Amino acid sequence: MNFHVLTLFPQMILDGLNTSITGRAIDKGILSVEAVDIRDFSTNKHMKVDDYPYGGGAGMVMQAEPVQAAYEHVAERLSKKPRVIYMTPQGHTFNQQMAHDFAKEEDLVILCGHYEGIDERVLENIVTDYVSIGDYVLTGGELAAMVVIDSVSRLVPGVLNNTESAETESFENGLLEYPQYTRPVEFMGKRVPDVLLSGNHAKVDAWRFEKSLERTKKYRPDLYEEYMQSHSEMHQ
Ligand code: 6GU
Repeated sequence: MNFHVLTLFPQMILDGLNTSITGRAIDKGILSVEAVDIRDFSTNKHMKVDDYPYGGGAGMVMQAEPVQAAYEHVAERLSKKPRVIYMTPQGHTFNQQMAHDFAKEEDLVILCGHYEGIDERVLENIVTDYVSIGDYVLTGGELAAMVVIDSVSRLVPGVLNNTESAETESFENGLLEYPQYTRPVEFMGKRVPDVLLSGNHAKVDAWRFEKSLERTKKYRPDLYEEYMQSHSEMHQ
């Protein structure tokens, strides 16, 4: 899968993703991340990419032209029109379902804004999906883009070593994950729950499911209600 990120801070994207699991997948050729510097497409002699907002107000707005040109630099090399995700707090809140949906694409273009946003006209031209990562404000879309790329990447076959681990995680079954333990069996007076040492897989699974329900009810009552709803309908 190929990610093409349109950004004013390409190094931030490359530094963030060339490490750890995504970095290994890039080295293996399973993923590629191209960071396209929007400033390279400025037509201004000072390489300016922003200007004052029409109608007045605080801050600067990214101009349409360099964004359109950066997009075309990517799109003209692809065999079909790509999906273009614009990272914005005004978008739909990102979730695991959207990660699965994006993971089906061979190429994904991700547009990162800065300042007070991007001229609406280029957004109308190129953007297919408006995506936020939550109800808080960031200084720019780059960290949000990295969040999306990370979560989509781990769904691409071959990126994770253990094929199982993509499926047993929180959210994949609509519940939060159960607690995990490793050696030593006692740490600062706290013992690992006996059931996990029992070797009885059915009992371990039952205990983990119980803990998942407990946690979800406590920390994400919204998810818990949804889970209970859908699972009661299934047995009617
Ligand atoms: Cl996608 N971008 C920015 N700038 N801020 C955000 C966001 C995105 N999602 C939440 N806050």
